[in-house]
Amino acid sequence: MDDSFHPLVSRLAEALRPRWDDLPERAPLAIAPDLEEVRGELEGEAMLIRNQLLCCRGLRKIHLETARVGRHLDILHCVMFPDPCFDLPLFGVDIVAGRGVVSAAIVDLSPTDGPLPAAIAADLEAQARFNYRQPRELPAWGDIFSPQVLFVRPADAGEEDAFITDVLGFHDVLLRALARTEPEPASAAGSLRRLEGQRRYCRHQRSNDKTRRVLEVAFNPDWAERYISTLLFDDPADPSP
Ligand code: BLA
Repeated sequence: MDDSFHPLVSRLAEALRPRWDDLPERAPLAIAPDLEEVRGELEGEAMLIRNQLLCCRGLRKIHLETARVGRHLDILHCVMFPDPCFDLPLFGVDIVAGRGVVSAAIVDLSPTDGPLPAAIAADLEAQARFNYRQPRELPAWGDIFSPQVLFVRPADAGEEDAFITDVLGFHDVLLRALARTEPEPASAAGSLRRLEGQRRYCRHQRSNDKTRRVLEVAFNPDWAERYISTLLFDDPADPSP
């Protein structure tokens, strides 16, 4: 198989990666060797999952996954998990393209302790946002997302372009906030609440049956469970004393 994904997946991955080049204290994060690149075959169709993990000052885990799984299902999945000592939201984006058509495109800065910090909400509010023709409804577990979440089915190439611009807008709001945020001690009440908030976010994301189903069919239920609970949405560890 050629290793190219749906253009929206490849273009967004290529737009995100260089934005991480100059992050302070940027370092690779260890990843299980068999999960860095996963190749397989489903009903004669080649599958490919590529994972990249990084961390930096203020972000305990940056995860970018690009994948072709199932029957021509192309996925971009990216989550930036803050260090709970920093008063920052989670950045999350998911693109699902089946047979060349993007059915789901979602991006958010999701709070982990009450509403978004005011300066971040204001910066997000100030971003111009495209008026998409096909907004989508969130599932029940989606109460982890902020009121500003963008969840659409892009109607055409113009809307796909707009989605990239909007995702980078959300992303850059997070990086600006990161640059001006100083950490609190791990034992501070806010840090502990944000740790709990991240655990809740991960729990809700793990309950997305659509992600699980695709991985179960493409691989098997045990593999899907391991992938979801150790790589996609593992619980953040207790802070070291
Ligand atoms: C939906 N996610 C989906 C769907 C599939 C996947 C097949 C259904 C598509 C549709 O409703 O049109 C599959 N997503 C995957 C797979 C991976 C993945 C296999 O990331 C990884 C291997 N999901 C996330 C993140 C967010 C997210 C970070 O991983 C949000 C920031 C959201 N995905 C999300 C939502 C839906 C979705 C809200 C719609 C779920 C629904 O309508 O029930």
